[in-house]
Amino acid sequence: MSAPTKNAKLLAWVAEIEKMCTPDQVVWCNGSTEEYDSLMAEMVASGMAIKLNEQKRPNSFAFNSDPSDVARVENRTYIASVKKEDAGPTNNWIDPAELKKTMTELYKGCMKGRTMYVIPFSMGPIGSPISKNAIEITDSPYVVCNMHIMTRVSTKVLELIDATDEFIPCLHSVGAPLEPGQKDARWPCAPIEKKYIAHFTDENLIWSFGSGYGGNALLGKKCLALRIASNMARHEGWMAEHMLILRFTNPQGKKFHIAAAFPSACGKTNLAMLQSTVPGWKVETIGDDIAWMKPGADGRLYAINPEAGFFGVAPGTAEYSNPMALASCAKDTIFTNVVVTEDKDVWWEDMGVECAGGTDWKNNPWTPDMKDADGKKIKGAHPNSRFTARAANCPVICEDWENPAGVPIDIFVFGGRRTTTMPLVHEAFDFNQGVYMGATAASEPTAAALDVKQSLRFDPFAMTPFIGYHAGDYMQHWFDMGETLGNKAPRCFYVNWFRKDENGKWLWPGFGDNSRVLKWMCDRVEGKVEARETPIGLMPIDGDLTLDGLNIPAEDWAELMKVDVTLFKKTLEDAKEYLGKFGDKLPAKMTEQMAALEARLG
Ligand code: GTP
Ligand code: SPV
Ligand code: MN
Repeated sequence: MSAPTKNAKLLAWVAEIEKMCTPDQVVWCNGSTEEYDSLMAEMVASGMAIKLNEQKRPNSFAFNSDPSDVARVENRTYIASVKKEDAGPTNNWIDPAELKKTMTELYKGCMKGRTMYVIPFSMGPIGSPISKNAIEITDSPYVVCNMHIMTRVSTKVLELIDATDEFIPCLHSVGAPLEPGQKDARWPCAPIEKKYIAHFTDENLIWSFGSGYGGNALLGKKCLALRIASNMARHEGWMAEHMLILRFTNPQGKKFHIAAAFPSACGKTNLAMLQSTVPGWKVETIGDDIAWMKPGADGRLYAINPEAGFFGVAPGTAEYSNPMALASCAKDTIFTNVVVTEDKDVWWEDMGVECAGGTDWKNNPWTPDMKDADGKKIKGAHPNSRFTARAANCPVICEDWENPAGVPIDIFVFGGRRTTTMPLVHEAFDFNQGVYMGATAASEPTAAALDVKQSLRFDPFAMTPFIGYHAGDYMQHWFDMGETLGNKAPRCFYVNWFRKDENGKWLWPGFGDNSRVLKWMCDRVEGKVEARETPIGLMPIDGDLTLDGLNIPAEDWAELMKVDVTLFKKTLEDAKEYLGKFGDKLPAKMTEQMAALEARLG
């Protein structure tokens, strides 16, 4: 196949990779429907993909991964900056020259027996000044199809690359060469000790080897749009954040734009598509995972969603919890590691419907009553099973979701999964305290990363696994952005939907009812309600956060609103210890915030 570009830099890079990886053939992708359909047809024929019931789930497919390859692997993810101090204490660092040597050995001949696909894609609307043009080279047709949904794949990107002579190179291989006649695995990948997700941050280069799953393999997402982009953003004066973006419109038609950072599997997709239970208020989705934000000509902060689809957590997605996510994956969707039912539809735990049985994520026959040797229910879907759905198929997608100018952000929300300590909502006294709140956000682990097992981890701005440089410099960048934005900076809030009582019952209904909390935030921004001062920040005066129609016992509400000074003192001590690792890169403003909090806690 002749290359659809004459750009010398791009051709040289592709030739170099071809020489190293020795695929059987090279295919340049164009993002067309025909390309998607023919790759899917090939994967169905080879047994890698299952075509779902066309009546129930049109144009949709299911995949099962290898049981070892089900999520991001943070201890195989590297920031290979030239200077070690640029990676900082939250990243794994390897010397770039050494890592290139190791990985080159692995890449040598790794695409034997396979096709090498060259995918031109844009993060952000094609041609927008905030967008980035990139090329992913991969030997996985599954990755190509997912990239079709998650990014803008188009030959127009090649024209832009030719015009600017600039692109971000992303190399991916599943790391499983095929000998002549060797039968391929259903889900080829390499063993854990050969997996590398590498970022050469001084040259904006991504090399990924050995995994075919999610953020390890769809390199536009966490690798480019967060780790590489956060680095670029720092130098260029903008922000790349692990945030959903939504528009919340009040009954008078006034629009508020909210960007919220929660760690993986802590509720971004759910909040982004929330069905408001506050009469007259409505949510529209702009993005569900990543926000790129730049100050605009009017001095406000404008956000775009660089992605084109949702790579959403399947379990828990139900009509009662997230009907708009369910509707988004009614058609044109790729499902990974869910149950395929007997009538070739999909199912997962907490989908809100019964399932008679089918094939589980490990590709074994499965019924919902199956138990393991310890008598525990065998899950049909993996806890980190995902749907890849087009944003355009979301019924509440905002008309401005592809507006290259972005939307002006009024409110930042930080949070995490905390069964104790953190109240439902509190507001920062000012932007700098907001930065402190975001920087000391903590969460209990989820299934979105394979190897994160400690009971509580600090996860600044939900970015711990995604900051492409020193986390202390990253916190300073937040303070600097606050200074640039001045009184136009978004107002900052902290939420926790995940409080439980001593019997393990949720104290807050969550999901659609989170709109009640968002409305209180908007009322605060508009100056419609006062707030009461507590040592940790500003909190709702009883009655201002509407609980109409909810049956929350008074003692549960008191618990949700409680500021336990003893617990917060403990959290502050933990934060001090955590931030101690940042050494002299810890911004002075963080130290000031800690001292001020300590004084307020008494
Ligand atoms: P990533 O895609 O990994 O970045 O995750 P995410 O932040 O988009 O999380 P998502 O919205 O997919 O939610 C993850 C899990 O949290 C699902 O099982 C949800 O059902 C659950 N969840 C989301 N919002 C709420 C809530 O308000 N209350 C409760 N109890 N659970 C929630
Ligand atoms: C996350 O883990 O935050 C995700 C899924 O959004 S992945 O694309 O695998 O990073
Ligand atoms: Mn995410």
